[in-house]
Formats: sequence, C-alpha cells, structure tokens
Amino acid sequence: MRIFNAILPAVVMVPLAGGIAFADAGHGHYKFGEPGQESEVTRAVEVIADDADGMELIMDVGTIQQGETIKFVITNKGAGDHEFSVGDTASQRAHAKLMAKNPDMKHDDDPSAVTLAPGETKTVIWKFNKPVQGNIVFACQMPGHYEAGMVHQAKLAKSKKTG
Ligand SMILES: [Cu+2]
Repeated sequence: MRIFNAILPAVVMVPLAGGIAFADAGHGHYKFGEPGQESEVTRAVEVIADDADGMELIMDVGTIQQGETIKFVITNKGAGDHEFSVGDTASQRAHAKLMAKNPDMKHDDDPSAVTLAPGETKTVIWKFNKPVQGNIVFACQMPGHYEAGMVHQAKLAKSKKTG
C-alpha cells in the first residue's frame, strides 16, 4: 500500500505535463504583425466579449492602416470565460485546431491573445506592420465560440506611398 501511494501521483502528472508542452506549439512569430509597445500606441479600441444574447465580440476598429499600433482593452461581460486573439485568416484557423485539441489552453506566453474570466479586463497591444492575406481577424477560440459568432474582421489598408 505504501508503494502504491508513492507511485500514483507520478502517474497523474504525466498527462498534465504533456498538455503544457503542447500549448507552446504554434506560437513565436507572427505573419500579421508583432507585439506593440505602449509608447507606440496610435489609438485605443474598446472590446466587449459577451454571451448574454448570443456570442459576440463587440468592437468598432474600422479599417486598420498598415503601420498602426492599436491598444485593445478587452472586458469580458459574459457569464463564461472568453478570449480575444489577434490574427489573420490562416492563423485563426491554426489557432482553432490547437484549441480543439487542447480546450483549456491559456495564452500566458502569447502576446497576441488573452483569456478572460467573467468580469476581467485585459489589454493587447498589437503593431499591424505587415501585409496580410485577406483580413485581420479577431476571435474567441474557446471551442464553439467562433462558430457561434465571436469573430470580428477588419480590413488592413496598405500604407500609402505617393501615387
Ligand atoms: Cu468566447
């Protein structure tokens, strides 16, 4: 009985360690811009995640000019956890696949995404300095939420050179 008690905790730890290692996959570099600094912020955009009347990301970012650094201030007014992530079509598709396999994935090591408990407010500062294929896509990738409407797309306008 003594031996059994000693072994059991080690066995329980194995799946947990596997999940943490997996959560790191796919992060690191970004095709749709880069993390911004507070000193570079050109405007702030308020975002509300809500689930009272269907899943929604309520925000009015308009067209994003390439080169802008935007500070997103996100509040979860819903009853459940939500997330806010910046991406493009391809990255959000990849993110959705990761979340489907690992629904409890948090984003502590990823500056392009935050997870919010009900009532929480968090900030993401993003520099849109790269051209993208299609639109910039903001989404909550908690399983099922994107499909239920927690997504917002914005056009990225190329930086204007004369002519
Ligand atoms: Cu959500």
